[in-house]
Amino acid sequence: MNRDIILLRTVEVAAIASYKYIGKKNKNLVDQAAVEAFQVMLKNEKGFKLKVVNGEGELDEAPMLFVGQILGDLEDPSVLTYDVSVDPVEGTHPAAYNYAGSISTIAFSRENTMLQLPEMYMEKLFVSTEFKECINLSKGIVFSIEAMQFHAKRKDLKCIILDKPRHQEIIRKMNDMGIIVRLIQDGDVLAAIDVVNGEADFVYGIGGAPEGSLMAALSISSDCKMQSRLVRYEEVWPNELETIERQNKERAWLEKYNLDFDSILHDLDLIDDHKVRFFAAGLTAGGSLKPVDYKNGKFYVNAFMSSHGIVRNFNSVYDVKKVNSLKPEIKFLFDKYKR
Ligand code: VTB
Repeated sequence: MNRDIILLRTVEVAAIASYKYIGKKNKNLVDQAAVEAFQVMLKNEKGFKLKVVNGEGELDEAPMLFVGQILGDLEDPSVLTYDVSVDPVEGTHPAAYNYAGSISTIAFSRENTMLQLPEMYMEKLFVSTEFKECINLSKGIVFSIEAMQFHAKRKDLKCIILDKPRHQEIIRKMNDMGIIVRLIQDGDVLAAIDVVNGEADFVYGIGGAPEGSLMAALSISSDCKMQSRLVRYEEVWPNELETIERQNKERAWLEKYNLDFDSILHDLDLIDDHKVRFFAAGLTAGGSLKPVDYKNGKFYVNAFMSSHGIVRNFNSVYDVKKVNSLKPEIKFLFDKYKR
């Protein structure tokens, strides 16, 4: 079967499995359901292998979807292996408390093209196709916004940003600059999907680095642009007890991954493949994706895919009875994660 359909179905079924735990106030259960769905849906697929580059953590932290794990056709040595960045639930908190912001997502590219990113913070600027040539994060966010405004010949561009204490100053500044700011609690990958779907002009802010790989995949495959930079933990949490400990860890990580805090990382630095493919399905979703829903024996899932500058939004309906008789993997998951 076609790889794209397999991965699309995987994110959809992961969203359906996690649906059991939406609003149940337990982030781990939400995550475990989606992780198991990925594992089950991908383990027996033939014709390709997937190597996790950015996943649930190192082997000692994660039993499934750990960095280095290979999924798919393990028996046939002749099949191609692809690099994968995966986040079974991006936004476990909004999913556990049932507010907007969570999706299930994966991206794959040619083998050895994805950069492995540590569990650090990252400053990210993701802009729509129109502003591809305008931004330059090395000159700062204000410079980049002014360049976009100059290019568009108007000030009222739309930005999506996480409503976190670390962003309050830039939010004030953007308001002063005439930017229309949409605040979100969580989920900057979903916010980037909203940019691709035309709901905003750019996403800016400090979020997770591994999720930056997924945003880079989205950017390259939908002909947008993303620039990023790793950020010190102390810049986000200057007064935490954990900060000193984190400084040491970060130093070790940067050495191990051969990264630094100064370099501007472009989307193609994170994934060196123009043919990377990106997939997502809405969990609690929000913005341009609808949340997963169940009514009268059917699951309704809103999914998204981008590759080669082609952007697709899907309304998928799973008739539980029929699908159950089609694929044993899906039946297993639907039975186990029945709400
Ligand atoms: C969250 C989350 C984002 O980064 O903000 C997280 O909503 C890191 O920020 O979608 P906090 O440590 O302040 O929660 C993301 O997961 C991904 O970039």
